[in-house]
Amino acid sequence: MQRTLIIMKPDCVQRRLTGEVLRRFEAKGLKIVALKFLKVDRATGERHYAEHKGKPFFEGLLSFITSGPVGVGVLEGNDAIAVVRNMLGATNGASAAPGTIRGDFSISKQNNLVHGSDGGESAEREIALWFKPEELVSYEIAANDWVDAGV
Ligand code: IDP
Ligand code: MG
Repeated sequence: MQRTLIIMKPDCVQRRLTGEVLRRFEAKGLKIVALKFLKVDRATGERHYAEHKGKPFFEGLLSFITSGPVGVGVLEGNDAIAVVRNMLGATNGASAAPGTIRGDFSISKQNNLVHGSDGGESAEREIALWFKPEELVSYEIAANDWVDAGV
């Protein structure tokens, strides 16, 4: 089982797509293990997007991510990191494949609705940045074998 961090970005909240996004992840078979709703402060935004510091879009990205509330969560499931990335689609919504979240709802490079961790190390780092260990809830989904038997 893998865990991955998602952020439903300010455009996702403003466009009232958080329910649609969570619906897709849940329907896929991912389990929500943490979830919160907050306004991102600049320092946390900078730490989250540290790898992009110095890039031309960094300042715009920080203004965007701090511009309104976001939903932040941790999802768990078989191959969760790649599953979420595939469900998000390419970074640029204009070229993301139809059927993906970005492909279906975004036409922008920056305002692409949802963040998902891009690998094991970033997932670990990002989950620790956004959540205290005790905020990750341990529980079983009843009859989960119907979802992920034989993985
Ligand atoms: P990812 O979210 O698909 O992993 P990254 O390259 O890690 O994409 O970029 C992080 C975020 O920065 C993107 O999701 C998007 O919001 C924004 N971004 C990336 N490239 C550009 C760009 O060229 N212009 C404006 N914003 C960008
Ligand atoms: Mg990335």
